[in-house]
Amino acid sequence: MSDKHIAVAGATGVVGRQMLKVLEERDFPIASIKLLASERSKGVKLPFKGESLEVEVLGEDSFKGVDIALFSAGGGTSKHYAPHAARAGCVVVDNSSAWRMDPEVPLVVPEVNPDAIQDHKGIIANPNCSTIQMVVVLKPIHDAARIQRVVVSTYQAVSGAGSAALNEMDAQTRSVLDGDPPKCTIFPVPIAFNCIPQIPHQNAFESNGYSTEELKMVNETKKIIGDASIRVTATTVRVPVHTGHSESVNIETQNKLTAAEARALLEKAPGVVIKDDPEKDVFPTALDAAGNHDTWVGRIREDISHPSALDMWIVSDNLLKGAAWNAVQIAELL
Ligand code: 25A
Ligand code: L14
Repeated sequence: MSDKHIAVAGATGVVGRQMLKVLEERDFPIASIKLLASERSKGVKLPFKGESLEVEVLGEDSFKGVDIALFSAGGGTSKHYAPHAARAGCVVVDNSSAWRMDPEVPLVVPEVNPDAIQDHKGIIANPNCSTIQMVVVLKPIHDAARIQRVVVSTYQAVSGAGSAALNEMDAQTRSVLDGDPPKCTIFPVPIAFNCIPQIPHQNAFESNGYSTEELKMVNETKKIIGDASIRVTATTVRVPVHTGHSESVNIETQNKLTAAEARALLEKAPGVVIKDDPEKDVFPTALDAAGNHDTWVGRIREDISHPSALDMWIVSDNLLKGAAWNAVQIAELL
């Protein structure tokens, strides 16, 4: 394989920075790398492989000679620039929600549906972070016992809302501890010492009462697993955690799986690590997941209210498996 010319659009964001880190760690075969962001970041320097690279302003002409472009600059930016990149002959791996449900665009989690990338027409979508970590676990269960319905509640980290949101949580935490009123500019109510059942933090709710984040989990799960008959309902909640999304997941299957059978399946599942020993108070938390590529599973048990259902707790780094690592895995497949 020859070395690739790479571009990262949105390189200065929380996800873009992780993309650079993962490309470096994986020693991705790079002939050249271009860092792109908005006018705001023009001239900003970011470290890569011992060098300091200057950020350029993203434009329609940024992609001449680029083989693969990793995008994480928001939906509007992807909608506009990804087609320009594809027309220039570049393959876009897009982390935004802009293209995910487009029937022409593969939506890929390499452990689940790697073959889907072959159908790309220049754009491949990286799924929503909460969905990625859930489907990595659902897929082997579906293959073994046919999933009929999933009920999930999420506990999502603040880094999913970007660096300004992280700064707001830290400042609010300090204010509260100092006895001062917390200031809200990003979140509608304080996130420090609180839980907020609204993601994203603005214009979240559709007319059916669901948030757009919840509907992403519903729709993207069906597309990635390739089975529209799986019924999914979700409640997505922001919690005062820096990095690492956690999920409580109830899975009803057509054929009964015991907890031991599910554990045995997941022990063999790629990208999954089981941390589960109730006798020793062992279970995974966001702090276990933060900084590594795996999806962690614990609290695996049979649902006592149903003849063939399981409950479990699924945790992963939302910026890595939920975004940058999944995108680089797709680039590696390419
Ligand atoms: O629309 P969507 O799909 O819902 O996505 C909305 C936003 O969600 C984030 C991502 O924001 C995206 O913009 N996101 C998407 N998927 C995510 C996921 N899975 C996700 N977050 C978590 N998990 P973001 O904060 O990660 O980064 C935004 C990047 O996009 C660049 N950008 C914005 N508009 C652009 C554009 N680039 C080109 N053209 C445009 N029109 C944006 O660049 C950023 O790189 P910027 O120049 O506006 O940079 C913002 C400045 O913010 C500071 N900063 C950012 N991160 C950090 C930071 N400072 C310190 N530490 C950081 N980690 C810098 O000063 C930077 O210059
Ligand atoms: O669709 O935790 O990828 O705010 C990524 C960040 C959805 C929201 C996406 C978060 C967004 C998510």
